Amino acid sequence: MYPQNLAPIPELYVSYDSAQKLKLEAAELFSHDLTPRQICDLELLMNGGFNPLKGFLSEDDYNSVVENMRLADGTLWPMPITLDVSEAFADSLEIGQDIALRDQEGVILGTMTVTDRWVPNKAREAEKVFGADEDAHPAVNYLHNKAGKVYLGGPVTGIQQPVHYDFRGRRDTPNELRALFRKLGWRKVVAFQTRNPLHRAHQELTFRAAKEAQANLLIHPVVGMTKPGDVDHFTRVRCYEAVLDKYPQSTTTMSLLNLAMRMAGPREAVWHGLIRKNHGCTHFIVGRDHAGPGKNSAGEDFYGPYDAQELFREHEAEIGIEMVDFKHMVYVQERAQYEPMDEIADKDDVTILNISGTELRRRLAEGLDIPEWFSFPEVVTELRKTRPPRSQQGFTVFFTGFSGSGKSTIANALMVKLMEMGGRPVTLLDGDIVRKNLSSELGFSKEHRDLNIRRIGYVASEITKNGGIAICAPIAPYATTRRAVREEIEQFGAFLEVHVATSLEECERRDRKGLYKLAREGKIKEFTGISDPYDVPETPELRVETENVEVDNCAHQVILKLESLGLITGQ
Ligand code: PPS
Repeated sequence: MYPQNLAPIPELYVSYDSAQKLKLEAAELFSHDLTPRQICDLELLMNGGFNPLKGFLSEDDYNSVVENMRLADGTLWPMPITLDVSEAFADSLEIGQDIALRDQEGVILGTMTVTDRWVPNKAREAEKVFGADEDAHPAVNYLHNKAGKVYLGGPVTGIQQPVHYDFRGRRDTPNELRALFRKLGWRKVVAFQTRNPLHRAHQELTFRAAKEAQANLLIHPVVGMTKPGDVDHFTRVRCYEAVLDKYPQSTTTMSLLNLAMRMAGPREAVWHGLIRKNHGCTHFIVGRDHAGPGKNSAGEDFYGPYDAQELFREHEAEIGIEMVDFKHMVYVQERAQYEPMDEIADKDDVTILNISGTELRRRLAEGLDIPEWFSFPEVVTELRKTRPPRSQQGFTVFFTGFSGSGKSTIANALMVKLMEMGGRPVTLLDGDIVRKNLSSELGFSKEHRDLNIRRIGYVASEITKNGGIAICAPIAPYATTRRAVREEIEQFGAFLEVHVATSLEECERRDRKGLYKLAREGKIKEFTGISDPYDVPETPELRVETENVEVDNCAHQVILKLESLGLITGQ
């Protein structure tokens, strides 16, 4: 075991009095409005969770972390913690200038002295840190499609913690946890990192891990940002609270970690270990495919199942925390208990039961039984509340295609068919209607089109979240914007992209609104298909041809697709 050090860890906050003064001074500075991910990073920078970092990485540290997993001075640090900003903001700054870092409501959380400004090689970062430069990896997608073009680096001065209104009593800084362990006399602490609800197998394996290490247990779930599509943290925390009661008294505690995960597998495991060391833990459970991002575009896992454990083991002494192997626990029906798979000697004589994550999601989505041997009734009840069967969830149908392709007509027919079925409110966000009401000031530049689509996406995501059906029918010519909208909506429900694949020639031949003629004559500029691009969707959920096909039939194809996905039930 590596020695436990519960002495207070350095934080980046100034004293209360200095913070009050600095806050007033900072109001005069240039401001950067932090993104949700940057707020998570800043919180852990300021409270020592990312110790020994003293701010957002400088260019030298960044290059060294990307290439060698180490800061420029050789200290192990696997993850680039960078402040990405727009070119315009970066250009407005001088090196050496202080900037205010504000949360999304404008509250100043800290300041940063800008010592470095550079344009990173994002493709290189993707390859080295995440192992592949492809958008199927959520962090690579973030890097290329969400993060600003320029990185700023420099030391941070902390003024105040980000404000959290939820589960306040369950959130602890590294120093608060260290103090708690000192107070309780917990000399050995096994940390369990998770972004998923806990079921009986997890309870069993974490309890065993703690027992084997003769240690106490810290359930340390991530509530910052996890993989898109995960169960929201409110639901998860209610589930964890129910599971906490199942451990023997005084052996286990739970604290919430406001980390923004990157799903970087092996590097992420090492990072998680360092963060837990900072929180006063001595042991850390690393599982199969730890922090794995799912499949790449070829349908394969990004990392090998034990890559994370291997990289962790290689650096264990330097991290200073002992790795505990995550045992694959399965339920043995005859003995009515969970056992580690590799310790079952009589495998051929007993019935081994297991439910995968995918199978669990299917059962929840379809409202099927979830057996008591698998999970705790309180957990299942919570999950059912947030994940009603698909046929009761909200969803979005997003039509895309050229002007005059028939999007609006099919969308209208679909709306009427869904209203006839009843059950959920249906809202049509047609291109023209939106441009009249929501986006009347916008034109057709790339910037304006993106803004228009993002507005539609935002409204559709709210509708989906609240259990309604949103039907969108804009041109939406840019694949990256459509993808961003998909991601926003998929947090709350299904997103069905329907490409109305009428050819440009046919749209022009129909020329319902006479716009193509004007576009050809140059009287309308930036006209999609004529003088402006259209990215044909590569893998839409559905592609409908409209030439020689009735509108009713096109709408019916969408209905059939919705049925096959379980989003509407057959009549
Ligand atoms: S976008 O790109 O998604 O923001 O476009 P959208 O909001 O769907 O608006 C498209 C409708 O605006 C009319 N129109 C143009 N379309 C494309 N390019 C240019 N320059 C343009 N100027 C006006 C056109 O009637 C589109 O309507 P639909 O219903 O698609 O035919």
